[in-house]
Amino acid sequence: MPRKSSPEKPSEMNDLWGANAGSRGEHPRAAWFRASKYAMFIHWGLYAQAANVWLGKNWHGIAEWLMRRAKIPVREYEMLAGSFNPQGFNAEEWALLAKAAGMRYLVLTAKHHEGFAMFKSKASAYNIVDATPFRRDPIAELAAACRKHGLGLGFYYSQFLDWHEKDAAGNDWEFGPADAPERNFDRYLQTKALPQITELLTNYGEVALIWFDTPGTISRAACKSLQALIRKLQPNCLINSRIGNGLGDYSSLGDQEIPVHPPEGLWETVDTHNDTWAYSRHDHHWKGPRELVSRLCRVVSQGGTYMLNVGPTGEGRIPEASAEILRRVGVWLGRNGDAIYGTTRSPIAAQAWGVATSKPGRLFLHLLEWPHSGRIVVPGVKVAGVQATVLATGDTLAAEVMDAGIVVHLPSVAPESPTTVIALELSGKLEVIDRGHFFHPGLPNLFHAPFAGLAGCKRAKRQWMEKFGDWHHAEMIEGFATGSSACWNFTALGGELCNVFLQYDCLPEADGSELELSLGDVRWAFPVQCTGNGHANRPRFRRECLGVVPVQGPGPLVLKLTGTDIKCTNAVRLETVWLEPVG
Ligand code: FHN
Repeated sequence: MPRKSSPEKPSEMNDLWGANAGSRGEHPRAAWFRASKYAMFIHWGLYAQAANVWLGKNWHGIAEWLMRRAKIPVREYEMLAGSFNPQGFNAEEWALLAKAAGMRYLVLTAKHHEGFAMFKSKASAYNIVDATPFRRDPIAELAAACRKHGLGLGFYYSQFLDWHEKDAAGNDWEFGPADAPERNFDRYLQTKALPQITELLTNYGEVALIWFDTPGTISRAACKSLQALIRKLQPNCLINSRIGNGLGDYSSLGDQEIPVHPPEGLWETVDTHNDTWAYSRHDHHWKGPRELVSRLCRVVSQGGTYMLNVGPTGEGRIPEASAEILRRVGVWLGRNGDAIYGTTRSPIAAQAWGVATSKPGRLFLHLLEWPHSGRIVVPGVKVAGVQATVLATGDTLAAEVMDAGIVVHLPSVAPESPTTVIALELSGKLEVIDRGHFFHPGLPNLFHAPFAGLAGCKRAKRQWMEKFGDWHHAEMIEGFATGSSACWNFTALGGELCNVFLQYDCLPEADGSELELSLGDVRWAFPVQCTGNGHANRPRFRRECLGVVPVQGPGPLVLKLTGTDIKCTNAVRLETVWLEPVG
């Protein structure tokens, strides 16, 4: 993420994140990972002490990048170690929090880009035992606590960026072009990275995984040497895709990325609880239990693992608001974990009511939205018979198999919070006979860009930062011109009077452009307005109600948007259309 390579194009993003693993993760060493589904990521280092403040100036965005953003010279930054004495650190408490949160393993930053080792290292004296008044080895303590409580433990290791070392990549504010002839990445690899990974894999018992990051331009040979070392020392240790060069066992998607389409193979989403990985004293923007449960369910329903980050303070404490929210999610998992752990991806696509997960003979419906219609439909499927219960309470619900699919009758108020899970026991094999899109009455129905049929325009995936390092992801329809169109074919499971909303981005040069909406027999034109001065990679979305339409169901329908007077090609971008009951 350094400025120089500040990613503008998706191909550069893939270089930044090395998102593709070489292996499909079918090796038995991956079985525990496939079943775990929910993990704790911990970003903790000297940066926690600074907490996004340097020389009285506040910084906003990801706090572990402070050294680079404030261009702090190595000798000055090192001084943080002199006062780093996290007496509040208690490995037992962290492990117990992860347990209470329902997380199955932990991944701690053993060394982040700042170059400081959070463990006793003979390879570099710049480590928490030798360079701080704390003198304890938190990784040894955490390894013991994880063993005691049956949690897996993995280590984040920044293999490419190390701002403390002239030989490594990333520190271009102190080691300039004049130093280039002396810089030797292989020397850094041989004297610091490989020896420290050896220490991590020999001194702390079984290591579940090594989590590499930002591979940048690291050579294949260097990645091969890292991979070979790990295979030799701990053959069962997993490696994430950010080792680079396609040498990982599983894919780590882009930061904070929840995919719209299920990726192939074994993969994870890594997410921040607020908008930073490391502790920042200014960031209190915690995702609440509802949002976290929704993000967890959406990832797991697509076959992924959700690793959620916490950023302990310079005193070694996980901020209480973050911990409390995690515990609430843990209470939900205590009642609904059967629908998360050990499940496989859903055989059906996301629906207006939510998402599904699967186990042999069972389908779990995660109702992220509670319908007003008193029932939900699992559309386009056939099965011999079905029984439905509320997973958390065991209460039976009436359910039947009809032409439209499986119909489950629901009480008017959701029995569980923040998300009710309905467990379906299936008799016989579930057959998916229609993989198309469905409109569900009584619920907000979203029509996303990736599922549109397009003429004269194209799909694009965009990733951008708002503050710094807080990644946002969107799939949009771009290249829209006069005559371009996007249409969604779907089957309405019933009729409903709906508000139509459009979420779009419009640059000043296309202000006042005109589009036409059509749905069934209804058709009208509407203008779009400038949504700000964002550039191509940083959309400024506006969600606008276009009016009220009758969705005439049941039956097949087409929702279509056509450009009738687009004042500048590629300056209007469409993200999502909603059909939402007028209420
Ligand atoms: O630069 C890092 C960042 O600080 C953080 O560690 C995240 C976690 O996925 N990884 C990198 C950016 O993608």
